Amino acid sequence: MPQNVQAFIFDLDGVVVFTDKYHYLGWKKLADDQGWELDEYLGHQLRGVSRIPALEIILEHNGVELLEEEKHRLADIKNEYYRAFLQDISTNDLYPGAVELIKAVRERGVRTALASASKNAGTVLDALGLTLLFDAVVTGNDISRSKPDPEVFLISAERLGVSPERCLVFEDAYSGIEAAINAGMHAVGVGDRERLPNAPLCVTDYGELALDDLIARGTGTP
Ligand code: B16
Ligand code: MG
Repeated sequence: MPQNVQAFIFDLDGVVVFTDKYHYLGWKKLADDQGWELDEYLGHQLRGVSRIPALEIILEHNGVELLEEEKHRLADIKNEYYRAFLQDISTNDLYPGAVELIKAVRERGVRTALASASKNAGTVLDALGLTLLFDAVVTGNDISRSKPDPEVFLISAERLGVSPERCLVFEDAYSGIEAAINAGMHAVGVGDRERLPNAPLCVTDYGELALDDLIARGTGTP
């Protein structure tokens, strides 16, 4: 069967590891400190969004304006809260079937990349021994533009040496699916369809993916 897809690109938080929960709890703790409103609905809009732009979404929702310096100070506090959660991270936090999926595509000759907006992605990969599952790792330290900008996925494709239309992205964020589409790539949404109306295909259980079909055909025209 022809392989139209030559690379699978995985987002980290909410796709490989349930660290999305800890990002939300970090922001929630900061919001509670400051007396700001932050519910799970707003929390979903922060998925995939880089640190300062995520804070700006919370500020706008609460009608708060801050100087740049203060934004950075508060974003640093959220990061400390998030990193405190990471201290207890274990294989219990892995998305079920994610590691098996990555190994299965590698066995089929498909290249793999990790593409995360998070500057903490390396810490998570090291803590769980995941780094060697990927031919390329691109994190928040390598990019200057937040999703939905396609930068993180285009750098991944370049490092893999695979053209964008032959890449397939797994993403849990609305902004991440937008970024994959903006990169001209195939995209699979990880999570409920109502949260990811822009995803060409949605899954919650990786075991249900028809892997050979996905490699042969992707998710339609990228
Ligand atoms: P940090 P992903 C994203 O990671 C998270 O979804 C998002 O919640 C977070 O704000 C962003 O990374 C930046 O993370 O503050 O650790 O640099 O989903 O792209 O793997
Ligand atoms: Mg994510």
